[in-house]
Amino acid sequence: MKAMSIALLLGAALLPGVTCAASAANVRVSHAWLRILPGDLPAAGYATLQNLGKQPAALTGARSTRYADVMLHLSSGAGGTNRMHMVNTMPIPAQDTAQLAPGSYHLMLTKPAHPVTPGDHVPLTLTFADGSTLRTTFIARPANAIDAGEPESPASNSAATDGPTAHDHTHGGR
Ligand SMILES: [Cu+2]
Repeated sequence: MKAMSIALLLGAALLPGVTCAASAANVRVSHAWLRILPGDLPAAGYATLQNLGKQPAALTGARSTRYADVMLHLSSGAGGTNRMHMVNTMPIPAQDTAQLAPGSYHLMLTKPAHPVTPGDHVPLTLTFADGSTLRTTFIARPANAIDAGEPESPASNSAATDGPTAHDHTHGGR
């Protein structure tokens, strides 16, 4: 009887270790930038996502306080055309890197609450297939930019530096 209770307690104590692999805790974001186009044209979001985990992760999109609508798109530029369609996920293989990049997967941001101009730091919360989220900052760049344009600042991966408890994917607050 007593031995059984101890076994149950041990089992319960071990459980949290099993659920420790939230994607957001394992993903590092760098070179995150937005291409800002004139007028009502949508902005495009690009970044490098590195998965340090031993399990594959999948980006499902992002939320932003600056844009009412953020979609995950995939361009298929075959034959010089620039077609794109919405996708549900971008896979990030285990211990590998995936890119949101021109001509490939990208975020498409529309309906800004107020105009975003080059130089702005735009907070985006990346969302993953397992429900975990990662707060990041994308630097706004002009239409003719080809990359983030400056050495990456550590601030662009703020959620991942929350400390050893960052794998707690229940944090919905800011
Ligand atoms: Cu697009």
